Amino acid sequence: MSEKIMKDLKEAIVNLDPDAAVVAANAAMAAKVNPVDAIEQGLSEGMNVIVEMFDEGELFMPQIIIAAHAFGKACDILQEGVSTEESAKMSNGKVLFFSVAGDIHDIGKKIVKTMLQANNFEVKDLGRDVASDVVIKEALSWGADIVAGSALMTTTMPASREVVSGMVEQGVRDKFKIIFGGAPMSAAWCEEIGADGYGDNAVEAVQLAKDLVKGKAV
Ligand code: B12
Repeated sequence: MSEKIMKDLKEAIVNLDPDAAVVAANAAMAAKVNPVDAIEQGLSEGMNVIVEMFDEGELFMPQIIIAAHAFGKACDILQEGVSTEESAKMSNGKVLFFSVAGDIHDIGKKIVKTMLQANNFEVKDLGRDVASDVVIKEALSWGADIVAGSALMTTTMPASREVVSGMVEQGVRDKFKIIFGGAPMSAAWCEEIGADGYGDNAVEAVQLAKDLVKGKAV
């Protein structure tokens, strides 16, 4: 049963079919499939195929937009299954998440966010294309432990530096741990801009967040 649902989720993305993605996501919820598994083994598998086809020139931006739309709709349904109340109750810490200024890519952010929530982090998602001053204001008012940014383009990488330097300028840098991820980012870049860490994927992101929160408490 759950194998078929995973296959349906994957195929809905590969076939660029948002309606089928919604049907498969609802079926996953009804069958009580673990939402993280559904995202990892279903939707993400489909997205991997799409990204590969794009990189090989077999698909173009208009198709990518449809695939991303299908991914987003299904992911939103599955995310309802990851209990935010439970995450808050047994919280490992508060993570403020955003895509950096100028960047509207958010598929990876959605995956990482779900994984963090599944690992009992309380996550507040500020969305896409978020200015650094908005990030800093929210981090302060919400009392974030970790500020996590996603950047997918070389042109938006500098926006990650602005988050760190903005905090330094406002004298609040030591209140937060700051992490980044996304294809053009790297550990070296994060070190250069004075961030606390870089994660290559959702599993690394969770480990990084756990380590940093532990370090912060000491
Ligand atoms: C999907 C996609 C889009 C979709 C985005 C939809 C959405 N809602 O996200 C759409 C079609 C809208 C789009 C638009 C554009 N795109 Co685009 N897009 C892609 C594509 C094909 C896939 C990205 C993706 O989703 N990957 C899958 C996810 C799962 O991977 P991920 O994001 O890397 O996330 C993982 C890790 O990085 C990590 N991670 C991510 N975030 C974080 C955060 C933290 C804290 C941590 C620890 C870890 C972490 O964990 C995630 C899970 O494993 C890439 C090509 C590629 N090969 O990556 C181009 C790509 C990123 N796009 C590109 C470009 C140029 C654009 C446009 C400018 C195109 C245009 N001319 O309009 C616009 C940009 C608009 C803007 N201002 O942002 C370029 C960027 C080139 C560059 N300069 O670096 C790429 C590389 C394509 C290319 N080869 O040219 N795009």
